[in-house]
Amino acid sequence: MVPGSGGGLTVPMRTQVAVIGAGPAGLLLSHLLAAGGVDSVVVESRTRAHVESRIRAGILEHSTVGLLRSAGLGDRLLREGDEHRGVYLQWPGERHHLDFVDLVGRGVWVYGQTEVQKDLGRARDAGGQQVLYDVRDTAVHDPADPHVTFTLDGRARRLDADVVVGCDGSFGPTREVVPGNTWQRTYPYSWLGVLADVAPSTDELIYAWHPDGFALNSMRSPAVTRLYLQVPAGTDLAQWPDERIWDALAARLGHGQDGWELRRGPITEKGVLPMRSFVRAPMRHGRVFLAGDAAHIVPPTGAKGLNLAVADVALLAPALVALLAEKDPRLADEYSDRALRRVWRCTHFSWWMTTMLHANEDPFDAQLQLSQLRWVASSEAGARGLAENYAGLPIGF
Ligand code: RFL
Ligand code: PHB
Repeated sequence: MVPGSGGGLTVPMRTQVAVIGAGPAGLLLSHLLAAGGVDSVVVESRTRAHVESRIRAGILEHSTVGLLRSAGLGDRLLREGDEHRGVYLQWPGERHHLDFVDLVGRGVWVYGQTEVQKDLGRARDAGGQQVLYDVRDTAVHDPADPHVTFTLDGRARRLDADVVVGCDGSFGPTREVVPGNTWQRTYPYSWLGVLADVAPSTDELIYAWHPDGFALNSMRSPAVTRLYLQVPAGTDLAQWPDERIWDALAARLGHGQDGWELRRGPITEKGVLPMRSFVRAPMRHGRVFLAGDAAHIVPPTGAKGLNLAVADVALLAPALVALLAEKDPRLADEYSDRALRRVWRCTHFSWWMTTMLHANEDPFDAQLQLSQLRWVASSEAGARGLAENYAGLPIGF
């Protein structure tokens, strides 16, 4: 990358791959490209501190952990993350453990997206790939011979690149220059998520069906609990003081049932997360590619969003190395179709988990949900289907 000499209004630069967005998809892509000898520059509209403190996903699939480890990003994850064998599924009066390791031979890891983000940031500090934070007015131009424009420190910049990759999440600008079809579904509910300074009340995650609405008991560390409640779409947080949140969690998660207790503690963060399924295809136009949330959104019930972003990048990085370092376009040409195969599998699984677990006021649906839950919890075939999808399919599926 050769920065321009400056002085003019537009400061030109050049790189092999311009990456838009320094979320997990963008930073991991830049890291893997550097390992393959390909130069990249990442441009990010938020500050580094903001990006590293956003509370989001918390579950890593087996193959995500394998990829992070093989990329040299697994040390802290293995030290501080928590390996889980499975999850609990529950409904009033019953709680069942699904043991993914017994069912499909692999479990999952609890390790917050904030931590993955910090690990990627530190690896970048050591490796030297350039990330430009706090940019404004990012725009992608001319997919056949692309360049990116943006403003940094009040100066207009132009970044010329052989390839541009949009890792700019659900509202980024790159998708606008990638024409294609869109499939989407919005759900009539959201999740109210809280982080609390209290030891988790459970050893593994509890997914709870309840007539008042779904609840999820997750965690981040031995001292920090992550909890979610189904709330109507458009819910105003002001209607949910902490006491109301804890009472709803206690009722839905079965506090007092068979001696189980929900521990309460100070809530340090809360937010409302809308639920949406969205797929854009193809994930490429000319020399512009999409990866992660820029191309697809899943409702969080299956814990797939972050894992899908990592899986896209695991396909795209070697494809771009082959394209740019070896002038071999085959993997790049296959990227969209191969990525979309997994995207649709995870889109279906996330939709299935969501519709099985969220209350919707229809008593017929409620009976179908309970019947499905009983089948999943009691039939090895049912349990194995959930386990295979939740613990994650191999990269390249
Ligand atoms: P990210 O993480 O959204 O990163 C995209 C990055 O692009 C930047 N960006 C721009 N940069 C430059 N110029 C522009 N014009 C730009 N516009 C945007 C953004 O600032 C950002 O840094 O996408 P990525 O890398 O694809 O990673 C995907 C995951 O982050 C996502 O799938 C999951 O976190 C989804 N998700 C959750 N998943 C769960 O499994 N459990 C959760 O609890 C959970 N919570 C969440 C979430 C996603 C959220 N978003 C995206 C609305 C909570 C939220 C709020
Ligand atoms: C989380 O811990 O944030 C989490 C866990 C499982 C999910 C969604 C979110 O399905």
